Amino acid sequence: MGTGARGTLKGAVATAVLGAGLAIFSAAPTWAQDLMGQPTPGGIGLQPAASPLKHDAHFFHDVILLPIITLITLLVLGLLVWIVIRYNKRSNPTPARWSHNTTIEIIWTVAPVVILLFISLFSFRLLFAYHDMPEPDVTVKVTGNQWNWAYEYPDQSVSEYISNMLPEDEARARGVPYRLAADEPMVVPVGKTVRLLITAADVIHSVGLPAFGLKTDAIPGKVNETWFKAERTGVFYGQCSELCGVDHAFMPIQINVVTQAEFERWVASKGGSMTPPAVAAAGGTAAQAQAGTTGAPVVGQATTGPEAGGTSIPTAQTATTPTAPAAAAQPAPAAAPAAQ
Ligand SMILES: [Cu+2]
Repeated sequence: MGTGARGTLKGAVATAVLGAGLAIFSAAPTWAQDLMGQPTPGGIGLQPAASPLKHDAHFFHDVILLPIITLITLLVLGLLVWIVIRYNKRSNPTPARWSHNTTIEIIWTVAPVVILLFISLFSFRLLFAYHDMPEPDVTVKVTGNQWNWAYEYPDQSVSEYISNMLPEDEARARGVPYRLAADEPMVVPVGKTVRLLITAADVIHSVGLPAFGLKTDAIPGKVNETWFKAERTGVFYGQCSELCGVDHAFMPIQINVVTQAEFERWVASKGGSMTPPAVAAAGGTAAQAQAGTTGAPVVGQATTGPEAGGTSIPTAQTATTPTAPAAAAQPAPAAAPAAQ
């Protein structure tokens, strides 16, 4: 190789290194501009929060966990460096012969326990936040299938429909992210508590929705419950997060968060109604009295199958609130004279 060629090679390497450096620098600002509701190319942080639970999860990760693990890593690294430098064969030719030191053993047992207890305070608070769902405004039954999702709105009588991944050409034509966009999205109103009742028809799937901080398994024969309250309108993407077979990667979840008026129009377009027929049909009959005693939505009674398990969940949950026992007890004597 001539000097000229070597010079060219050197120049190419220098350009490549400089280019890589610039790429890292130019990629850095994308952290601050993470895309809402979908992954950001080159992004390294958590997706921006669009629901209260995700804000809590951000706090737990950014303020509690990350500083603690950083301090622990630096401490361990410092100890390693100190021991390598101070106690190598040259610096310390005649090593001490003792083993065991009660004080240090107590410290390295107690300190991690204290750290874990500290973390658990915030961890349990977050777990309880996930468990303590506010009174839901909209309920969506989500069923995982090999390999698509089915959505149903029992309270609005929107019967189950299938949501498939948008084909590549169509996604490109619409300018939406391929493998995240769906042909029939889930539609929910903004600022409302949405309860998801999640199950599966064949194998275990999982509803993973990063912007809402959710990851809930969809298990055949079992109904799992979770919730979110979208803080802004827009399109939010999620994916199946449990290996469920050959097309696991091709069953995205698309959620369109819209205004209440748009939601009502969408429900109407799906042949549903904002006033559930079960309530309208019940009138002043036994169904209403039963709803008064249990606090469970009447529409739940009209549904079958996995929903039966679903309606038992809010009943149990309302029973845990302080006012529920009194409210549940009162209608009973009122209903008794009515029966006479
Ligand atoms: Cu799946």
